[in-house]
Amino acid sequence: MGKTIVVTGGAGFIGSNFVYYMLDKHPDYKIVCVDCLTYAGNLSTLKTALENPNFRFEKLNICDRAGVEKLFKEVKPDIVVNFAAESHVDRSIKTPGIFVDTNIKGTQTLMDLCRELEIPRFHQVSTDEVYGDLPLDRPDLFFTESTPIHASSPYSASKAGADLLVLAYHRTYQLPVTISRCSNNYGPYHFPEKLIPLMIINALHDQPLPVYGDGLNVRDWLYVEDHCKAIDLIIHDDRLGEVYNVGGHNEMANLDIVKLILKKLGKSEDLITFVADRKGHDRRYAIDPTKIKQQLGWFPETKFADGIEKTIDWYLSHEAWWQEIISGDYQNYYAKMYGGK
Ligand code: TDX
Repeated sequence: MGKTIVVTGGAGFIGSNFVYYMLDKHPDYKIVCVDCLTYAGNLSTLKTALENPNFRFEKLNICDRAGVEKLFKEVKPDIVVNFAAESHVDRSIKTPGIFVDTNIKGTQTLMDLCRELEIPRFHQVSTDEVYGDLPLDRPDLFFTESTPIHASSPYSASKAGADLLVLAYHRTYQLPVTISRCSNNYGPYHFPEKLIPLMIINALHDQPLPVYGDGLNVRDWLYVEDHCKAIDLIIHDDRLGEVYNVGGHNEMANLDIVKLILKKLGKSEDLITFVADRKGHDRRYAIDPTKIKQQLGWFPETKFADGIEKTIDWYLSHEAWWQEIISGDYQNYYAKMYGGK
């Protein structure tokens, strides 16, 4: 029988990709999206989903206990998947408070309701940033699920706080939970404040490409659809209280990504501009995905060379989507964030 899945943060980057993935993969499921449409949530992202009778959208903040309770009582979800989060590290350095509210208190609100209403499953979408960073000169080191939590930024600390709370709810109340900690995602609907879309859009406008510090920081990039597939496998497996690292063994230095984008767009490397480094900038992230491979048979299908090509093509063919974003409040954000660098 078809399940009902509540997807919080479903108007954001990874959440919306998950909505589309699930509607396609499970045509008998009902997908209910909860999103309060902050700057990073965009209803035009869900335009096609909104035409699907199995999809429902509710504009709601996950911290709004009464609102979420009413919705949960009405739709009776089988699974709640929590993507809702403030996710941009640079913003967390300027305004940490909202990260604590949404990422920690919001998660707690959802779990309290799952407990009270006996919702059979809660899945928390987390990040590899909870493990802190790895040194560049130790390529043999990777994050495993037992790597100690060691967050660097207010963003990653808030995600780490939420993870600890999720595991505590499992141990204390036997709440049926799982957690996935994924490496950097890329693909369609990635908000233009993040590295890859920002560089694509600036390059298209022949604007400077602001590379933080020496540009040698390493991230482990995963095509967003592969992340969606991992979550789909986790939430359909019976093992509870488990944490899964999700990553594609695809480490790249920021500077190499930026050069690749310029090459693909036929633009000059003269656009690269080194700017002041991010405060507390994590050096390297690298995931060991052995557990999810062995237990659930997950593997990343999209090679970076293909994924980045698809992503650049997507931005070229969806200019209206990102133009609408960068023509609004984003301009003030950009001036504030990059003006002094
Ligand atoms: O203008 C920029 N210049 C630059 O050099 C920006 C926006 C970023 N960078 C660097 C900083 C990072 O080393 O690029 C790298 C990637 O930066 P982001 O896209 O901001 O991602 P990151 O900080 O790695 O965090 C991302 O991955 C983990 C997501 O934003 C998080 O939400 C996720 O948990």
